[in-house]
Amino acid sequence: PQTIHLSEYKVPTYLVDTVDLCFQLYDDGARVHSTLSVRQNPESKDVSAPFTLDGDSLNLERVTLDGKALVAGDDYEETGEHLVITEVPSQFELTVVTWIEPQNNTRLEGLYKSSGMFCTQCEAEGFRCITYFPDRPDVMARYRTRIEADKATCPVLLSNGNDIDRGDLGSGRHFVTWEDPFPKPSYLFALVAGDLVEKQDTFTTCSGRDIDLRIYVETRNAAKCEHAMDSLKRSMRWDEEVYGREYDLDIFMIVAVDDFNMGAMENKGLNIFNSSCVLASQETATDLAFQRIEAIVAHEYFHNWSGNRVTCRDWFQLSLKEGFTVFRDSTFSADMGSPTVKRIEDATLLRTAQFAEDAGPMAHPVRPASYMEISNFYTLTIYEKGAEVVRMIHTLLGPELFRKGSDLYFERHDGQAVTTDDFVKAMEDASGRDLTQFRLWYDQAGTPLLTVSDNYDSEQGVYRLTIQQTIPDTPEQTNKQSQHIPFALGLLGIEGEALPLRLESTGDAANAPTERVLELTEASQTFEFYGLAQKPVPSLLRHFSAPVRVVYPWSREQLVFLMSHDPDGFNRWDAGQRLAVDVIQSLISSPETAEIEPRLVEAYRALLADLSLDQALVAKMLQLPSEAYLIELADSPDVAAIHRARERVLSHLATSLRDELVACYHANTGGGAYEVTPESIARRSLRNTALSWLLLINDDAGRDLAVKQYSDADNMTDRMGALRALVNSDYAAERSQALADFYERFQDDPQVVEQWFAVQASSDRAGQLPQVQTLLKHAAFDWKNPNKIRSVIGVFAGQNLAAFHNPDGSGYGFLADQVCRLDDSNPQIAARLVAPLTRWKKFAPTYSALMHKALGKIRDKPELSADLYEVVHKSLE
Ligand code: B3K
Ligand code: ZN
Repeated sequence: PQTIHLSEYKVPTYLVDTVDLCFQLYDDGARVHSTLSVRQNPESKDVSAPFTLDGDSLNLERVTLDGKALVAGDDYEETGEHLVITEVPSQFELTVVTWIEPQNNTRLEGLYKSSGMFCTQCEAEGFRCITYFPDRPDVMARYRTRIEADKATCPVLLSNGNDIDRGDLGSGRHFVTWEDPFPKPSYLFALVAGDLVEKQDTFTTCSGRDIDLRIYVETRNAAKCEHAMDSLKRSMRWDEEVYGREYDLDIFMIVAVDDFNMGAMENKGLNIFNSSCVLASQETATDLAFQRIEAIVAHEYFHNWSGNRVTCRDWFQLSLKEGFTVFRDSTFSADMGSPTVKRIEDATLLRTAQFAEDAGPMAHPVRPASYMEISNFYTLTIYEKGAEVVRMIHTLLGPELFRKGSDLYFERHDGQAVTTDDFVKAMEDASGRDLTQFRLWYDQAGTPLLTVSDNYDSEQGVYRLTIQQTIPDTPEQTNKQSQHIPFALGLLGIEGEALPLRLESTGDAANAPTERVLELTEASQTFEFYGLAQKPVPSLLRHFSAPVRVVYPWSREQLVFLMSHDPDGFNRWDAGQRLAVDVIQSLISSPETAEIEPRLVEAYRALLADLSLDQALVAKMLQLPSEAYLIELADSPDVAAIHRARERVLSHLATSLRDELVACYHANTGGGAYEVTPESIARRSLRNTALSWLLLINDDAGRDLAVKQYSDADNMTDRMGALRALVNSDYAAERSQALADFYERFQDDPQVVEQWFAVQASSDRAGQLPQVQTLLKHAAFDWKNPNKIRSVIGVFAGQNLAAFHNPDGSGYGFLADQVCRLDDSNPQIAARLVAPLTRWKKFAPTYSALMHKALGKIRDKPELSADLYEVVHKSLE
């Protein structure tokens, strides 16, 4: 495969104004007629160049130019990946007819079939699997789409825009024509044809227009759309209120499909969703799933402006739409629930998984400089770090100027395909701030490391804080420049009071703020805080104000103090995490230590006892740092040792706090009908945490509570909480019984069966390799369905770390085999699943040698896809 470089970007030679498509859908394939009106791009210097269109796996039947049939070899050439029309006038109409086989499309890119329904996925480069086209996002055209299909199997025919015509074709066939008035890139094209039912609703926009809202699902899922519909309406309102963005078409549709490579896709007016990201009912979806659905519905809806109306010039700019849209959806979720909890969740994902990516062989900047296969760049860096970069602009500018900047961006670039630099420029122009140095966040990969030291001058009453930043080397990038980092902090007095932060020796303490955002721009900077009578305790990087690592020599005493006194909820939680990490790490380095830090136990006891605290925050604070996070923090981690130490701390906490846990369990049981509010989610979370801990001490009281909760539950959060606790316990009989009952109950619901697979594959009790191999042979497992693959193989390798990193290497060999097998049917999924092996250099030598060997096995597979080739070769370099 070839490497594509940002530096080689050229404007398109030809532009397409309109696309007229006709799809004739049959059981054994589909014929696609595509008529393009094309003209030379006045901005291109390449005059009289041939017209080159992209294509992949197409059977070309006919090409005509301005009504005249073209001859293969003379007038055009078909290479493997292109159709080249040798000579074209400056303006012309080109018709291309292709034949494709959706029923045999296992890559799930382009047009394919999912449970009998036709559907599409065109981002990033799937449109070229449908017809020959200049398949790049800076070619924006107006689309008209006619779909012809069998009436009985495909009563519903959908595409982008508004339906303008429909009719009968005889012989049991019919057609519908759709027209999308907004120019769009080909990656936003969508088509759906199948036997679907619709849930309908209406949204009245701020200017008083009524929008027809529809969610299309298979009949059996008709009762599971309400939450997605409510989420959609909340998103539409929020985007009007917070960003001044009104919806622009008369109809907005969502379709749920079972076979989908990603979560969802923001096609103009016709979003296509993975069923697991749209369908929910109290009985079948956990609280986490409800929250995820709300966030993804919002994310795809928000793309209508940040992505569709203003789109990306090229795929190096992917974070322009993804980083900004993730920032938008995360602010939305914060507004709908608990902002502190949402921030904790985002920071956890970033620190656990994005930091790992940024330190690994596939590390890349938020705006990459090169790629081989763009599908490999839908990463945590592009999405989550990209969102953090936008959040930092928001922090630096403040909410008003940021809003002025986003208004200017949308106004200036509506209908255009632009770059991340255009986004930053709009923010600069609207605010008057210079973001030159800030732009390095887009170009430099790697997580900045901030090393903080301090001293207190008691005579002067001055506290000095020195912050040094370094940015680690990453593939192809060394000697990086200092970045512009917003660093929020506060200082606490001995009673826990928030101290005034005076940066000048003169001035009035009463007017000084108790929180400030320092702007770091140099390799080392010292800040002086005046008028302090005692040495304060610093509360650093509040709200996780930048995606960086902070090192400061906190004492355990300081951490316990911050855990109970910091006015910033995020940093309270963070102090608890740092304390727990410190305790676990010292057990790893000296496993013979008899005593486990009593202050950790007492801090948790205080959390469980204090009902005046925000219970949603308490629920988060009771979660010990994950194994994945502990691995991320370690140099040369020994996975088995980390697993043992963490388990030991968990069971020590559970044993020491048994009575408090039983009390917590009961205090959070009952409380009325099921609802999805932050308070009731927190109650269920606390109850289920308490339950899982009680089972760790082999407490029969815990077992009895779990068995009862499992069978009495009226919602999936509680049923799954009890099932998970049993699955991860030593009560083998109860575990098998609950698993069997669960499958029996829910076997007809694919999304629940996926949860059933995942709860086993993630468990070191129920998910050892032989058991996982048995799951792959289960009747409900399906090698063609990405969700099933992820819920067994992905969960085993990503969440069941002790089993996956079995020192005998069996987990690695297993993953390598599955990845090779999947590469032939679905390369995108194969390239994603291989990620855990790519981090081989990080691990202790015994592990890394075996991981390397497994990667080598994949490299030696004949006919590697471009997707897998890129990931495997870059990680072996
Ligand atoms: N834009 C899509 C991602 C499609 C990825 C295709 N390989 C989903 C989203 O971010 O909204
Ligand atoms: Zn997105």
